[in-house]
Amino acid sequence: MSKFVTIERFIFDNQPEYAKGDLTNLLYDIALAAKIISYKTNRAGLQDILGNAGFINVQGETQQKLDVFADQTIFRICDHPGRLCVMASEEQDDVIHIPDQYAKGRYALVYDPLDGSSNIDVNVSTGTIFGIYRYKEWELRGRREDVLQPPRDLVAAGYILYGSSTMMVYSTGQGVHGFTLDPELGEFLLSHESVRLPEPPAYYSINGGYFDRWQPEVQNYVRWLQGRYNDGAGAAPPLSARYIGSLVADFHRNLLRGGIFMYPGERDKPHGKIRLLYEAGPLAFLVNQAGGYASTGTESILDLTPTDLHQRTPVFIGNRSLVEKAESLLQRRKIQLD
Ligand code: AHM
Ligand code: MG
Repeated sequence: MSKFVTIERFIFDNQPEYAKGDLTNLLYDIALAAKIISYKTNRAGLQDILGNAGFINVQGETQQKLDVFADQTIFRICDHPGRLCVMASEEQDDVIHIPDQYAKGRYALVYDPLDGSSNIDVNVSTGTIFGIYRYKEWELRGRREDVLQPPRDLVAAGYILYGSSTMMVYSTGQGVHGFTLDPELGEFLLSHESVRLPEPPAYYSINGGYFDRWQPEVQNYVRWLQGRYNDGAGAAPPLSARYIGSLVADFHRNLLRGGIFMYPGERDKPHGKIRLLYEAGPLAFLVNQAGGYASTGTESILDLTPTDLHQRTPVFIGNRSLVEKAESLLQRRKIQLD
């Protein structure tokens, strides 16, 4: 009989002794929230829950009902056990404080409750992204400063993919591990231990519809990925294009098959679309743990210190060789501008 390893057992067995308390339990809390969100998203078409909730979020976007549900589910599961001192969500303007009646803990949670939610109405995969930081100053814990930390200082990060099956993939700095939800058992079971980005990479992912908005260096880099541009250092073997438009799903596929996901700056949108704190940052931590690299095109995302909860950053993330090639082409522009 094959060995069943539940996420609870794996997290507990693989955490260092000092982390076998609040951090372990916080990851269980997130796994529980993921099961509830998964249950709801799987029934989205059945429960009259599709469509707009009628609210505009801080990004100026119309919230979907499931965005609101996912946001509230994570908050309500995490607000009272005394493990967190503050939270920040894509769906909330400012940091979310722990209600006065509950104890404040040592960790700070950042999350995108339901990324790619514009895909819900057409039954395309969505995801939840999360990152966990340690408090900055014990006496003052619970402030924005606790979440405005560089992704390199994350103690854990991960995502849940609501796809053809639901998966939770996380790292606490000791590799990347993936678990698949068995809907009958209601348990996440270990399915992908110690994930590493394979070589050679298979895919590149970018919204090619925006080609004319990119800097010439980004256009050349994409041509290079397609095998149509040789900068003198050699052409790339052409990669296949894959773009779902759902960050977690695009990232997950490239993690398992090898590749690069890009959302570069554009002429009128120099920082692109992806948010640093709860999208690019946690994924940069994960990709680094899987042997890959994440860059803005000119510097490592792991070393960016966010100054705003909802700031955006250009993203080039995936196999290190591909991201470094992007940097070498984009760096030339930076040097010219300097
Ligand atoms: P969201 O956080 O509002 O859902 O937007 C983020 C999503 C990502 O999942 C995806 O990578 C990107 O937007 C797609 O954007 P575009 O449609 O411009 O290619
Ligand atoms: Mg998002």
